[in-house]
Amino acid sequence: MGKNSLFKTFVSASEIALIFQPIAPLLAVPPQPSNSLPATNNQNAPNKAKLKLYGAPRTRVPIVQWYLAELNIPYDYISLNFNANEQKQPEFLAINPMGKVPAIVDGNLKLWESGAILLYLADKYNQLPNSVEERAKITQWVIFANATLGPGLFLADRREKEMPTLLAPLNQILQTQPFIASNKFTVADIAVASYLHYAKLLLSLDFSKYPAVVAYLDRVTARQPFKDTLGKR
Ligand SMILES: N[C@@H](CCC(=O)N[C@@H](CS)C(=O)NCC(=O)O)C(=O)O
Repeated sequence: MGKNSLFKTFVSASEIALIFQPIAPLLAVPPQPSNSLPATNNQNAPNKAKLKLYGAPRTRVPIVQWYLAELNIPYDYISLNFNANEQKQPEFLAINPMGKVPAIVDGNLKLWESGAILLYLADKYNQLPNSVEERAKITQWVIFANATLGPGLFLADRREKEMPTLLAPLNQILQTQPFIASNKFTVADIAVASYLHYAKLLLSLDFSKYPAVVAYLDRVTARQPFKDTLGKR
């Protein structure tokens, strides 16, 4: 199993190597404007240091890149060399003491954990609902994606039991609404759809018993910001 691979506890390095391509090529492509999230006009923010995103090839960093592209936020990408153990060097440990990516530096803020980064970006760029209850539901789904759905699908010993447990209710929810938290595409969809997409791709999971989930994945992966980032292979 690859020492430095994404989901190294989940799947073998060869499976990952087949699926993940280095993300460097896509970094040359500036994030594209979103087709339906409220405009943030961040390309034109004057005199502000650009957000820095730390990543590495074959990691889950494209989840964050997808959302940055949805929000049209320009950023500098710093690709760490895991083979040289750059993620464990003092320079990066000063940003994330856990030595893991993704991590961002935005002004004085150093932030890591993909879910926390997604929620921060949603909050900063006014993408969260006004009501505390609705915001809590978005948080619920982002945490669900990282803490329940990801492990449930990727940990081999949990998958058989967890797949129906998780996908049947997701299917039911998605039969009645187009997106995971509401009728609108939100950061919750970035989190949940990313793991569904990775599971389909990396593990060749068959979701055909869950047609609303399949239709949902088709819907969100048709978005141009997805195609420009996570979907780029
Ligand atoms: N729960 C964390 C997981 C972070 C993580 O495990 N990152 C992996 C790449 S996907 C990593 O940086 N591994 C390097 C290492 O452990 O040395 C998140 O969602 O950000």
